[in-house]
Amino acid sequence: MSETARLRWDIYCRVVDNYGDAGVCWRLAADLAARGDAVRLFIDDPAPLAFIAAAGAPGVAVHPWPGPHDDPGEPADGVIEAFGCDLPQGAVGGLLRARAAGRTPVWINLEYLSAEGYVERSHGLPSPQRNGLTKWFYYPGFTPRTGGLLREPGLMARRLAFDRSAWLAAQGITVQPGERVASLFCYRNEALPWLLDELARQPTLLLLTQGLAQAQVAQAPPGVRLHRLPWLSQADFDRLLWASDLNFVRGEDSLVRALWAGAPFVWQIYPQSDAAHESKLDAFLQTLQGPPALQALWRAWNGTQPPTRTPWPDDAPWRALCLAARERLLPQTDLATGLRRFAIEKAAGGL
Ligand code: TRH
Repeated sequence: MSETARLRWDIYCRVVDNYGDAGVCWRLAADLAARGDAVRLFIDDPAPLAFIAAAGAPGVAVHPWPGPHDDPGEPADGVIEAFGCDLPQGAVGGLLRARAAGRTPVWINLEYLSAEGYVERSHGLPSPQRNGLTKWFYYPGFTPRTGGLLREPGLMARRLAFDRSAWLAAQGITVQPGERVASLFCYRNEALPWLLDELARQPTLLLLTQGLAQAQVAQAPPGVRLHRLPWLSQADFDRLLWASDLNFVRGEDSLVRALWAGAPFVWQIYPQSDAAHESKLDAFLQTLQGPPALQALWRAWNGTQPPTRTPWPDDAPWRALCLAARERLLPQTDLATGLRRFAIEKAAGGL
């Protein structure tokens, strides 16, 4: 099979919480389909897709999660279980039947994104199963020895051609002269009152995304004007990040999109009870090569150190730092390209 082959994919997604599981799986499905592949997305809770991608995408068929006795049919060339969600019985049965018939669908566990060192060590490793099949680990990441990041062909061209004023006007958003535009997408965050005071030092229009940002910010100090956004499609969520001078993002997918947006951003990491998120945050700060002032701000926003008296980072060097990180990441093979190559290579190896 060559790289230009049209592949078939099955993506299995269980929504644990929030929108990242559905968001990442949808982006991947749409990206593969836009390259000519055919994708079946099996998802146990399609509700987030109603705003993420109400219009769907050509080449992507959305299916309910198969029940214990359901047979999802012949497996595709690449079968992806997202974030170790465990394939339904019927899908495993299909893989066994395919192997018995001499086909070699490639079973891939697409893992969570992290900048930590284990990612390079674990990316691409086989995980032999007791039923004789092999599952492969595929780790997204920030270095060439990882599975890369989702970045659709043409994304940067669209970013470059983006008409900020027209988009803001179409959303009914008016920016006053001299006002900074900031977007806020966050989890529960005790540092919010502190952040609003910091933002108020400069006239700021704060665009609040649906959900926890709007639920937590009822009012703001003088200097900060609030605007409540509706649920945006994923494409418009990207445009929100492109239109803003400063982005607060969270989780996994919006972090990557903030990187491609190229504006200064602050990341709230998905909090884990065992504090595993702290080393994950540190690893990403190293990738970003953030100076101490930026590190202090990010740690204060993530509650891993108290809000600090460190001065707010200057805009110009902060922007330069984000653009430099983007420049370093752009030459990397993107996730969908990498996955296609991986599946073709493993299928050729005869599993
Ligand atoms: O919602 P999240 O916090 O998702 C998280 C993370 O993925 C985390 O790593 C994972 O463990 C947990 O889910 C289960 O943040 P994330 O990853 O940025 O996903 C949000 C998605 O929602 C993203 O694709 C953008 C999309 N979105 C819209 O399309 N429109 C909107 O209006 C908003 C607010 C978000």
